[in-house]
Amino acid sequence: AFVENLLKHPTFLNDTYTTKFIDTTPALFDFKKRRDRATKILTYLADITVNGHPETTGRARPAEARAPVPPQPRNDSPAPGTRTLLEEQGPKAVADWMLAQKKLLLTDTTMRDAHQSLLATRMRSIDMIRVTPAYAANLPQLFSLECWGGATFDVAYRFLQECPWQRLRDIRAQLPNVMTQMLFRGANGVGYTNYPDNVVVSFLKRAAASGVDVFRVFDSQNWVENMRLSMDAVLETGKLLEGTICYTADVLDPARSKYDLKYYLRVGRELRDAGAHVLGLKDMAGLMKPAAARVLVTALKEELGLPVHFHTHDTSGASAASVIAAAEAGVDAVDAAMDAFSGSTSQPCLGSIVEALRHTERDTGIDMDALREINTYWEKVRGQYVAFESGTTAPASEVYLHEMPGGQFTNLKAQARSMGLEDRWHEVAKTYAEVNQMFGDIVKVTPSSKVVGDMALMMVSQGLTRAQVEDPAVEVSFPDSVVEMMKGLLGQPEGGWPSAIQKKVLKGQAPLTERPGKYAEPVDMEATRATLSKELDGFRIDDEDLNGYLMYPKVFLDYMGRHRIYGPVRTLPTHAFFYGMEPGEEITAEIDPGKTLEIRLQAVGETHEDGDVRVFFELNGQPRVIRVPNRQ
Ligand code: BTN
Ligand code: 3PY
Ligand code: ZN
Repeated sequence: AFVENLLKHPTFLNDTYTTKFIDTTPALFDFKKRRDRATKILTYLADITVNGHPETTGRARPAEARAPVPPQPRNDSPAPGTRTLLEEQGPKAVADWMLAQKKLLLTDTTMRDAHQSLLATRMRSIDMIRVTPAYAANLPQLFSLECWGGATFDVAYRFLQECPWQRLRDIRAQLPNVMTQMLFRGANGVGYTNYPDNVVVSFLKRAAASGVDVFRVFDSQNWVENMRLSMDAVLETGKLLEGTICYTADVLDPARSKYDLKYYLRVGRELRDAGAHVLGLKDMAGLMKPAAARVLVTALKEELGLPVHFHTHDTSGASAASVIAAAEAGVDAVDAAMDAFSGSTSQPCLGSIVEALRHTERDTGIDMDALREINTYWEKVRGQYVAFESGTTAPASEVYLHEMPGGQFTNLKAQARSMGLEDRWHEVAKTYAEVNQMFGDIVKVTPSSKVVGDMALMMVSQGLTRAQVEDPAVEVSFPDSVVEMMKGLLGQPEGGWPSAIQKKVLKGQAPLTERPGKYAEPVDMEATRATLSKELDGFRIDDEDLNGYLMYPKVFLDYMGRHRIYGPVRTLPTHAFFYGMEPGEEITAEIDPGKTLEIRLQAVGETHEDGDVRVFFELNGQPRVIRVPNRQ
């Protein structure tokens, strides 16, 4: 969306960088729009080629530079799927259809949770969009593609220099028949804190309009009070509402009776009564053992009469057993990831679940040939992101001790590494478990999991024990996120916060007991749009931009600033985006439908006295020289 705005802007053609570039091809002046965007992309490529990408420097490098080729769609008109039903008959019909199926329905999480949990959320849109037509044509039996929300929203702007909304629209455009799915953190939106009610509602409406079909809505304390607003907003869009319980502890463990069967059934009833079409059962840390899955799924199905959609992670290595147990207990849908993006902190393996259930009552009907072809593509995609691999190579039964969500595990490990605590990872994990107990044994999922992680890292790095933190005589400077949470800004946990630690953290401030959104001033949308537009020299801010800004003001503005310099870099192949180009290498970038740039790197010059390097390209056959500073 921003690209269009940029092009309409009168000062666009005078961007400062153009003073630096030597134009040897006057003919291109006839195509200013193209020339300028092309120059921006060349500037980016030149910069990365000379200076490297800050995120991949010093990390493992892919063995293969060529872009993976997706499989061919097997037909031109994809067979009707779940989206067809949603569009024609609405969300209630989809829920009824789910209940009527014998087969186990499958959500593919490869485009969202899988790379969030394995590669720090770094998968770029182009790698998703290129394979989407093959999904539509060859795997129309899938229940949904989870491809949006969670951490992908801010990572797209922040680290990938691309617009998350455009990703959604592009996937949507290639997937007419199967539902898209997003993860939404209720009052915390796709962020880490609570947002004013009208920001939350506005975001959901925009997401529905831009292409989300299934909204998995959860709250980081399973506090339904804090979810109603989001749930009502989704209901109003006419899309499918998956009201979601987060699973923690062990439903069969008498020592963790706070989270017993009664607890889950009560939250499930509250979600049903709040209008959920489907009950999401979200095991974000992969703690649900097979026996627990059997008991919980059976009871929830019987009690609620809603379809149940089970989500888990394979951190323990045992999640497939839980999925099969859930299937046998009658779960309607489960999440899984394509083989190459499955296992470990990601979802269980989709293909193996399909095979495990073949010739049984829950046979999924998925075409394994089609699946294998698509997986071959994903294997190659994963290879492009080796720089973001966490190094986890084996299952970890330690997950039952620390209970970290799959999406947090690798991030926290990286954070620990950056603080010099890499060798003390098991200590961090143990401390994480102690912090959980100190906070009253809470649900740990974004954002509450981040708070527990912040506290654990702080304790390990400062050498503080739980007893010291709890001792009123020991002065402790708590992380801001802990103060916010104890204030009630992330909602209320089951049974409330333990009062002694809450008092110590709040130092006399009174905590909220009601949902934070109730007190947050609504944002004046149009005034914000106008101010933002002014700040960006008069760019027209559309609803996507506005909603992105409201979630992440600084991240959005930084993205816009870089966009102005580098242009639509989302169209670059992933290898070129992260590593630049080699002399003699040729790539293509489709900057508009049908408008393709053919880029060849000829040579990289010497560094001049002024510190600049000349980088020699051929752009659609015409020589071009770009000057960039050598920051090495
Ligand atoms: C980021 O990771 O900060 C976003 C990607 C774009 C950053 C660009 S890449 C070329 C230039 N070199 C840097 O160190 N930053 C910018
Ligand atoms: C997220 O909120 O991003 C999650 O994946 C939580 O499990
Ligand atoms: Zn997950």
